[in-house]
Amino acid sequence: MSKITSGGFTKTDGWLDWYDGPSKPQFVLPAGAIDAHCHVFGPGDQFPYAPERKYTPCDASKAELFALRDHLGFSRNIIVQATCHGADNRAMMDACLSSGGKARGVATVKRSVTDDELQALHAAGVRGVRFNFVKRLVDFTPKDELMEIAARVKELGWHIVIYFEAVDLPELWDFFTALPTTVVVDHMGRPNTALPVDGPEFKLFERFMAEHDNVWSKVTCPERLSETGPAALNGERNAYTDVVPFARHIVETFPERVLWGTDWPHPNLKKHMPDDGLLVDFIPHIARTAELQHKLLVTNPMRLYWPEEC
Ligand code: 0GY
Repeated sequence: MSKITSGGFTKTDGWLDWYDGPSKPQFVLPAGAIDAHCHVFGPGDQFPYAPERKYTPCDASKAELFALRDHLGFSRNIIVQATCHGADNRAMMDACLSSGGKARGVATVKRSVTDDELQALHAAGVRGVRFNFVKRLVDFTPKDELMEIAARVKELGWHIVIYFEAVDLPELWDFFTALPTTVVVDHMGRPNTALPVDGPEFKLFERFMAEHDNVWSKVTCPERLSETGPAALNGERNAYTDVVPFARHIVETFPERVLWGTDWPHPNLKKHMPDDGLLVDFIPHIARTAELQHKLLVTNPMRLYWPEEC
């Protein structure tokens, strides 16, 4: 069922609204924990969605994001530019600027971005750009354009976030390994979790991280990667159990180079919308010690996004 969202935009058919009654997690986040992957959408009447977008979301405002942050027990957010806003970063920048220093951002820019615009993004709190290779989300951007952007953002001390599907890693390997900055992979490179964790597909991702110490990974989005879904076992809050071995392996192998985030408001989900409280309770299953949890949620994102405080 389509629904009109603000600004007169019609939400994409079948798109689920984010869940506005999240439970309180049982896992108590460490002080200073950072939700390192989340988005804001519009509101469309204030920040219109991009003409080139592949989906139209329901609005998800900065006020709602900050309320979720406080409810779950996070201290700060990293707001990642979503494809429905294209390279118009105003909604993300506005959220960062309104956060009282509690949010920083990752932008999307085109080759035409000026130095002044990059400086304005930096002043708003942006510390990275996102290169998206997921074909259902974006049109193709030539690699030479991305490499030119990479060289410019390196000068600002920013990193590059890459989003791709696991099957595309072999083809993208040479480009990714030539990037001159820290490189952060979204959602562990979207492995097929029906395949074995020690099978060739995920081994290639592990090798990508092992051979390149500038590569980090977000161990995020079990709700996107799971085949078994949110079903809790024996009434316990251990959902998405099939994703645990993948995320745990990356956390334990590369503890200094992992990040975690909710992915609120969970774009493009059509079957199941997660309870963000349950997502937080996924964390102790993948980071099993207080030390690993502190690195994942505090030390690592602080090093990347607030290095001046480290
Ligand atoms: C995510 C995942 C998705 C979408 C986007 O920017 C976006 O539109 O990131 C997706 O559809 O898999 O990380 O939010």
